[in-house]
Amino acid sequence: EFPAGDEGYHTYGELTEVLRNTADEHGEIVSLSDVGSSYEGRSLHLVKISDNAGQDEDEPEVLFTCNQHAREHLTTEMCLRIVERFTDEYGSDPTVTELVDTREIYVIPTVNPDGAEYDIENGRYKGWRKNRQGNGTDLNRNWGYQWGCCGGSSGSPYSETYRGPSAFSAPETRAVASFVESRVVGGTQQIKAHLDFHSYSELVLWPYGYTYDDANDTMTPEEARRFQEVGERLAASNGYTPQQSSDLYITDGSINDWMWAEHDILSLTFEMYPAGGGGLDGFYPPDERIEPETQRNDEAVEILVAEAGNQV
Ligand code: 0X9
Ligand code: CA
Ligand code: CA
Ligand code: CA
Ligand code: ZN
Repeated sequence: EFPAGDEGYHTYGELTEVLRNTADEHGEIVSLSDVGSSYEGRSLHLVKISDNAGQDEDEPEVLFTCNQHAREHLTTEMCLRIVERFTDEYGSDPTVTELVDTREIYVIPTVNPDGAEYDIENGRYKGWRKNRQGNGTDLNRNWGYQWGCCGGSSGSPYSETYRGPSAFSAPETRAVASFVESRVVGGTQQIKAHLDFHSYSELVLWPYGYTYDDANDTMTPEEARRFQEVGERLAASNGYTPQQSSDLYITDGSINDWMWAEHDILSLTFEMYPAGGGGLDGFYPPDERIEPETQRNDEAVEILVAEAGNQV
């Protein structure tokens, strides 16, 4: 469980219950399933929010993923807020209503439930980042595009950025990737935009992470400009700092690079509160910060959901 005073965060069990209740209360616009299971067998919950959620309609699809990194618990609360907001405000908030009616919104609130539960075992934070397979794989180094290419991950199982023995060796990344692959319908990827939440540093990051180049054979200068334009628009809404991912540091095998290179999905990362300075403590803001720091991204989430419908 979470340490005393931080009960505002949701354990995996509490998260599961909230999602089930939300699906029960909003059956017309919510469909709850999973993309598969974690290494230890926990369901990787998938929430779909749209009018006629039970049907695959011809609407632009958008994906939110949270908690690839175990200790980044604030991100799970972010995905939960997206679910609650797009359901509770449906029919009253005009923007939410319009977006739910014209998009298919997918949310995976925790990609790494095993790691997250391990991180709070016995009511003490452990600073755990990876999944729970062996000594742990860094899920955001395990994606299958330019996996292990460029010094942006480690081949040592004890490293915090261990990439795993092969691309998609982690059941969690394999499951999310298979879901994304399943959204290719009639040869067209239905998911048009994706946001992966991390903490911390208050950044908006776009691909590529594996190279310092802005554009190359898999990203035209126009496409690179679109990433920057959208990234800057998102950052203007929440006060984060926008930059290309590799300007932070080189990562290989990250989720954004795969989403763009393999599926042409406009895929970005947010690094949430705090801005810096906290060391390990930065991963554990008091639960009083959940409300303001997730609300801070409401407009950015709307911008991205809307952007999924912009033909390019
Ligand atoms: O290193 C990471 O995986 C992310 N930072 S964190 O402190 N949350 O671990 C940044 C990933 C950004 N890289 C790409 N988007 N390619
Ligand atoms: Ca508290
Ligand atoms: Ca619909
Ligand atoms: Ca569809
Ligand atoms: Zn992270």
